Amino acid sequence: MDDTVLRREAWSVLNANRAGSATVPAPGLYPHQWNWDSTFVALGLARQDTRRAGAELLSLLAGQWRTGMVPHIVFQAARGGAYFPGPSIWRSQECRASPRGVLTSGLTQPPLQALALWRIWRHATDHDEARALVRRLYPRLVAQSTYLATTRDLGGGGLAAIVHPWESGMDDSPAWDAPLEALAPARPLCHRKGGTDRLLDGHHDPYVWLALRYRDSGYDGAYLRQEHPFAVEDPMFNGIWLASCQALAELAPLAGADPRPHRERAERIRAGLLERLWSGDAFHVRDLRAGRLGSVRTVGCFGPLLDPGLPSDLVADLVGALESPRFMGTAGYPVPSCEIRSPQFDRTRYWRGPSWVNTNWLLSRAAAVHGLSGLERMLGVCTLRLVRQAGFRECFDPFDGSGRGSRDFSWSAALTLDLLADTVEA
Ligand code: 2M8
Repeated sequence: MDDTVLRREAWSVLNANRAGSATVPAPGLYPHQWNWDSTFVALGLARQDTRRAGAELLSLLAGQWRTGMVPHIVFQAARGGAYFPGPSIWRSQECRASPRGVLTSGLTQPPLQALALWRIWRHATDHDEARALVRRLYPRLVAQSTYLATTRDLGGGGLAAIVHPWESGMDDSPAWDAPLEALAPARPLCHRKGGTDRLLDGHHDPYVWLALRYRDSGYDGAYLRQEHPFAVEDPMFNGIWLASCQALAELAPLAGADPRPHRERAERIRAGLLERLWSGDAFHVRDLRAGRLGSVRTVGCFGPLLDPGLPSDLVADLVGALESPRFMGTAGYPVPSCEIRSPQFDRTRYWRGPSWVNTNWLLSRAAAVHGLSGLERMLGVCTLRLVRQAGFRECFDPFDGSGRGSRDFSWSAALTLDLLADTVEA
């Protein structure tokens, strides 16, 4: 399929998945607005349609809580009930910190928004419009970053903790197996997804059980600190946050603000990553409740590569592992979401093996940040090969490239547009 046809098909997916000013991930399976999905759409469109990219962020941030937290789902009123767990499980309207008139979940997702806003600004042709967008969103993104640095620094070392696997975006990743197994009251009856199967018994599922515990605390920060049984420092979530702090530092002058606090925060996150999550030759998740590092290597362990200030010997170790047979080297269609030789690797199961367009795109950005143009290009070419052959699927088999999960998936389409722009420019 040539580039023109691929581009046209990507646009038709994005237009079909539009719901007002938001783009839903896939109308059948995910009919609401998801945090990082929407932001990947904004990132993918930053060079294509700055107005739509900006509208995507504005619509997501309409769901922001007064604490600064940006929820992982903003429910689209017209589509209520089609997704579990829906608004009746989250009951956000009962919490005073939630926005009036918008129903949301009570969790967050990786804080990519400032990075997206920076990219929108850099590529904008109408600078007055883009400056107005920056001025409008900047204070909200500062509030989000402050929320992470305060309420979510559960380990006290400058990193944000996730309090549910859904907050990582990599829901069923083997990185969460050990912390979830420690949740005695709620033994897993099933994994939420293995190909197409959906939740069997919501209230016994540890994912739902954890969400209900947090909800029943009134989404309380002190409860998270003292009692909540799942608290994990994730290298991808924090790598993305660091990149967004650097983006905020770039955006601050446009909003008439001081960039230094954002640079200082980025340095603190870097120090936290190095002191708390680096061991041997890799980053790992830290389970704050068990007080130990996870052992399995997943695609999330490469998140800190998004930091341009990462020491060069660590960059070399990470790139060596990424290009080795453990990840890219033996997969025909990289990057697998879990190390191939790990016992937990499963090419068919969501976030436990398949390759994803969004993580490939993040790693291609990370390669660009470190001037690794060969790796950047390789990731772009491999990703375009996946969508050309299998369509804009949710994820892909890393060995044969066949598509898995939803069809016509928004971030796969939006990020394809961005990757095509690179190949045209190259
Ligand atoms: C998946 O997560 C949702 C819960 O948030 C689910 O499984 O129902 C993940 O792939 C996540 O990364 C993504 O944001 C979401 C919507 O595409 O689906």
